[in-house]
Amino acid sequence: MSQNYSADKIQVLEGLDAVRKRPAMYIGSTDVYGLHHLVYEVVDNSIDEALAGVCDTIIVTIHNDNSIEVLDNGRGIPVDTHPVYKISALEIVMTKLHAGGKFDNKSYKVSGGLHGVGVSVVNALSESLTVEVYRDGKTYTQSYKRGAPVGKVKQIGAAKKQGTRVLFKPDKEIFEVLEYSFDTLSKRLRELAFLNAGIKIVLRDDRASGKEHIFQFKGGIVSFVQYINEKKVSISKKPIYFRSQRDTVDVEVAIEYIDSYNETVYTYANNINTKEGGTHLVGFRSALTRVINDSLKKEGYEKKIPQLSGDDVREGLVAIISVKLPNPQFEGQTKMKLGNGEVKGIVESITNEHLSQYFEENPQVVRRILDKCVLSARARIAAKKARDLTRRKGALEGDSLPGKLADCSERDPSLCELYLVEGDSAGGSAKQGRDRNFQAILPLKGKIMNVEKSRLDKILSNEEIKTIITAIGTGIGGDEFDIGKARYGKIIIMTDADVDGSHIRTLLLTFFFRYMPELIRNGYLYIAQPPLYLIKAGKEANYAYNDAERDQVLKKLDKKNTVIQRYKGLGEMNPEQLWETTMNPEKRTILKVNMDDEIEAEEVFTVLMGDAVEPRKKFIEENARNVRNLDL
Ligand code: 0RA
Repeated sequence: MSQNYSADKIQVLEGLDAVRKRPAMYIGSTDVYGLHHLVYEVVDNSIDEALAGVCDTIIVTIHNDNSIEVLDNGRGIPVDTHPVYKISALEIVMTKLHAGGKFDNKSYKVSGGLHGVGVSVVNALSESLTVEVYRDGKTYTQSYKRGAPVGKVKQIGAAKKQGTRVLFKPDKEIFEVLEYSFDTLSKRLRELAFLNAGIKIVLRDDRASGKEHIFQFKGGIVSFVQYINEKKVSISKKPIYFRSQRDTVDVEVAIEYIDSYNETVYTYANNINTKEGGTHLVGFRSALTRVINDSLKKEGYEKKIPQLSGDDVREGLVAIISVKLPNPQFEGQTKMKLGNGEVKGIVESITNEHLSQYFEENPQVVRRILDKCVLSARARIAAKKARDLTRRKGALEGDSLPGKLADCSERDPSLCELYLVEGDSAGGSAKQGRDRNFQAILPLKGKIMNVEKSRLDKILSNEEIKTIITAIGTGIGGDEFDIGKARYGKIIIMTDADVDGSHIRTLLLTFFFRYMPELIRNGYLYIAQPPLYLIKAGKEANYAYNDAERDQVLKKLDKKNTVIQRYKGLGEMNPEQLWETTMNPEKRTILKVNMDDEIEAEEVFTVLMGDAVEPRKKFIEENARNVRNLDL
């Protein structure tokens, strides 16, 4: 017994050297993501206080020197002397890595960035940090350099308020970049405010911009769904919402059906966006399919369609699923998949119960949803026919590649590159200029279709799209897509540097975003960067990729006789030039397409490529100055 007792109480406390030696292990990376992660780590502690019901306001300030201040009105970090370690609890919290949750035995830490490592990690990775605690009517403070206390915890006066203030400056010895992005922080803080109803989160920029955002959503994830759907047409009037707790798992769901062909479901576990889904998503989907199929029978829709598939009931679905639980297990390639097995059944039964009840009470909404699902089922049947037909012809199978594809000889997909090239003439140059060992070329004729305005059946009957799907090899649409079958490790979009080229690029990006988002999430998709100028001085050829570079080159070549050619299309380059400037891995730059912000990408594509004209006009006017960067 006594053995058990002491084992319970002993916590493994480690110093911070380990963190400075291997920062990436604790915050993921030391690039711009890691830098921002520091802020999330501190804010998560404040969110925990809010979830405990003892904090309602968090104020984050980016100071002029890119130091960060996080102020909350929680209980304040405890300052009393720890009975075992004989130092202030505050110093332990700030200077020791504590394994297994907070040392004060608080039930569990609900939030916690992806790594959930605690504020001591932020301290370890800051060249300086000062913490102030307002507790029991007094103000306490301690400062640190690179995680080491500069002095003892001091009481420096009275305090009317309660809470914690952390001011830190990330260490330039650790981070590759030091500049904070207001927009990046703003997006994450907005998300946290949606996920934790009622908490007020303020973000201030004390640098030149002087911007301030204040987030507070009484409606929580219902407001989140409404925000996502702001520019869309709803068919369920207002979001369906329920929240329930079973065992130690808290489940919260908001659902709305809109007039669109896509599914937009964001899932969270302890405020972390589980982009790869997991057990909460599986449980939710299974309940949704079942409840809607039950209604199909009750409402006499079986004559129209005998049964709806999971894909049918997800068309036009927008939902937020947020679970909070002790000891979340994150799995998957990017550790963004919830693995806790018990969560599936819990989410499933809570969804079953609440959704059935809602459907019973709202028959009109049910019928609108069923009508939509039936349309989607019919389209899917038509799409399957189209797919089977093309499959019989071999058009979607990997073994019969499109004739236009000039494939490479390498067989290891991770080493292979596929260039999607605008136009036959550029395609020809690319075929001649490439390294055929590992580079494949697929020339595309004219504009590809706008997938935002069509259903899968129609999309699958489009020749250009079929060729792209076949060449890539993964299949398409819901459960048919398999990233493991990708035939290339890089897919590179190469279009002209003019308006048409940028339009084609947007159409391709829309296609990938809607139908192969895993390719983007896993970093397969790139955009080639052909030069804009050729500057010749005698026999010497110089290339410039933007106006600033052109001016630099001209300065360097001062006095020499120069001829400037502005490339309008890829076709103006001969194969050697195309290889040298755009395709040779040793010299080229290619831009990786990412969608860190899927919510924003979703909005961009809906507005740019969708049906509604007014929001598009407004969007283009608002973004006219950034128009070059519109494509993600
Ligand atoms: C350890 C224990 C408790 C709270 C905190 C740390 C805490 C940390 C941070 C960081 C920023 N704001 C914070 N607020 C609280 C539990 C407090 C208690 O039980 O009194």
